[in-house]
Amino acid sequence: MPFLSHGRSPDRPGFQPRTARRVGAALLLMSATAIAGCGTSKTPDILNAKGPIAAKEAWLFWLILIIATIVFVLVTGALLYSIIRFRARPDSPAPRQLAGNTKLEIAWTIVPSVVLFIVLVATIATMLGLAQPTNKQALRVTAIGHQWWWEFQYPDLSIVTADELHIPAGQVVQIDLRSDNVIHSFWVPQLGGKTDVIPGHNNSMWLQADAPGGPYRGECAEFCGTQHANMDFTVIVDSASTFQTWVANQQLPAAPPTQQQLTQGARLFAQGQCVGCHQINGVNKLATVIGPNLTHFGSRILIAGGVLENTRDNLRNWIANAQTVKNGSDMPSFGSTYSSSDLDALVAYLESLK
Ligand code: HEC
Ligand SMILES: [Cu+2]
Repeated sequence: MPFLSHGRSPDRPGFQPRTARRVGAALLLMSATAIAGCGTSKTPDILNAKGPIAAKEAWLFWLILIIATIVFVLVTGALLYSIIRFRARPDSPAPRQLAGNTKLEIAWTIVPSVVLFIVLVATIATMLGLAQPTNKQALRVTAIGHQWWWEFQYPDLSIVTADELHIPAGQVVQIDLRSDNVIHSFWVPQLGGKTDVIPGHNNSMWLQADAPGGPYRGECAEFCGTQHANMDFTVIVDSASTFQTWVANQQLPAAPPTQQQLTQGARLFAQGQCVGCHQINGVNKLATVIGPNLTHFGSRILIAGGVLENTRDNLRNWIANAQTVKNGSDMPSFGSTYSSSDLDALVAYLESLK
């Protein structure tokens, strides 16, 4: 039934209560869906800022949202008022003809200019506030976007890790962004805005977290291939002393195997293809990075670009079926290479690397 032509009453042309009710119901449903989408725990919330950069950005968002809401209410209100108040009625005379109104025209030129100028000033002030601080105390991290996982190097601390970025609370962290493949984008919504990671172009950005906390989700925010959506990472904000403990542990070479199954796993790792792509400090050394450094693999929460929780079952599934879990990844599936007990040994060994 074409409801636009339905139920038009002769003395109220253009007014269809049923249409209005349907539009109202649709709007309610849409806003309810939009609100229900917020606040799920895995979703990083840019408005739930955990550091000064994200807080400034959230402030700008609210300011512009409030200005835009006021403009929307005023303009839509005037529009609706005019539509209803001055609608055509039967026998209504022809409206008064106007050929312009100088005062009105000046007003609706100046008012939007002033509003946009306020937005411009607030935006520029925020951008200047986000400029990288020259801070000699900054912790330096190099984040390298691979397809499809993140490598984190701490050049001053001789640490190389993957998937999980540890930073100390309250300290400026300067992040140098590198890629040797395609363009990625580095984004930790609760700590700061996104910055592109471009091959051959050395971008950098900075982060700072107010207090120990996390894990905060980070993600690649630029389409970079089939598994782009599975290129997440985790940021953990430590207290100064916890961070020192983490650093000291990460600087150690891998823990040597202490019992038979672990020895078996270490042997399989060293004799198989794994050493061709993965480095374990104290076991092998690679000239070019292909896969994540696994020296302290057991200490990570999430693995394989944040796709899986680091549990024994997930790790076993990953080694056996990497191509099913993350199709197109550089890591082959080893399900038919190893026996079940060999897989168990590899898993036990990697999980022992705390
Ligand atoms: C041809 C290169 C290659 C080989 C061989 C290889 N891997 Fe991988 N591996 C990768 C890549 C690349 C990744 C990252 C995949 C991703 O997250 O997109 C990875 C990820 C992993 C991870 C997850 C690491 C993390 O922190 O997220 C583990 C564990 C792992 N591989 C174990 C192994 C084991 C055990 C072997 C040997 C049986 C092996 N790999 C052989 C390339 C390889
Ligand atoms: Cu990416």
